[in-house]
Amino acid sequence: MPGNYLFKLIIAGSGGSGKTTLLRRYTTGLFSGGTKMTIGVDFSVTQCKTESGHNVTLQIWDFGGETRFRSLLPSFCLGASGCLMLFDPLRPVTFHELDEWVDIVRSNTKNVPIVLLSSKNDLIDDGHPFSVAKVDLHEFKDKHKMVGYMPVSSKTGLNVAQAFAEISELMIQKNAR
Ligand SMILES: Nc1nc2c(ncn2[C@@H]2O[C@H](COP(=O)(O)OP(=O)(O)OP(=O)(O)O)[C@@H](O)[C@H]2O)c(=O)[nH]1
Ligand SMILES: [Mg+2]
Repeated sequence: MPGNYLFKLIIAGSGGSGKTTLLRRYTTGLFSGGTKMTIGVDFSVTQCKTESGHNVTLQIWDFGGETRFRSLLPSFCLGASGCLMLFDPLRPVTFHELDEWVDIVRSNTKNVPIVLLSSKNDLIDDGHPFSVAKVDLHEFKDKHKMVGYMPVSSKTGLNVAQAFAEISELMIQKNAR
């Protein structure tokens, strides 16, 4: 039976990886090219309907990815039920920094589902090279027991709604157990 749920969701990943743009694309349907860096954290609330018909209210904490905000993040993780974690496949450093992001999230949450997202896929389609080896990507995902991976684009909308629906479904499953 479809139910109603409320979850805290965090969006993590290094500065400029596309977190705020993804969230805006999801909530407004628009691609906003000129986002400002997130200072500390931004909050918003949005509704999500999953494939199996559940209504989920998402309390979203969109983290500032710049290193200067890192010390704030452990307390911002408290009470979260899931995480979307982004890296920018055109900037390998944002992939390498994911170890630190996983550590922050895992150390301050109760084994929540994490879905890994490679952002800005429209640029890859435009011929820019995906600079993280696929084998490294899948090894990384398995090593950290991440429950999903998908490429997204806030420009074309690729997998944007799917990413939120997927993490919502996973949070429901985890909390039903
Ligand atoms: N082409 C393209 N550009 C994108 C996409 N997503 C984000 N960008 C651009 O990448 C830059 C950074 O995006 P933000 O969403 O501000 O990144 P962020 O992860 O929120 O950064 P912090 O708030 O500093 O942590 C902006 O110039 C965006 O327009 C995308 O899907 N495609
Ligand atoms: Mg931001």
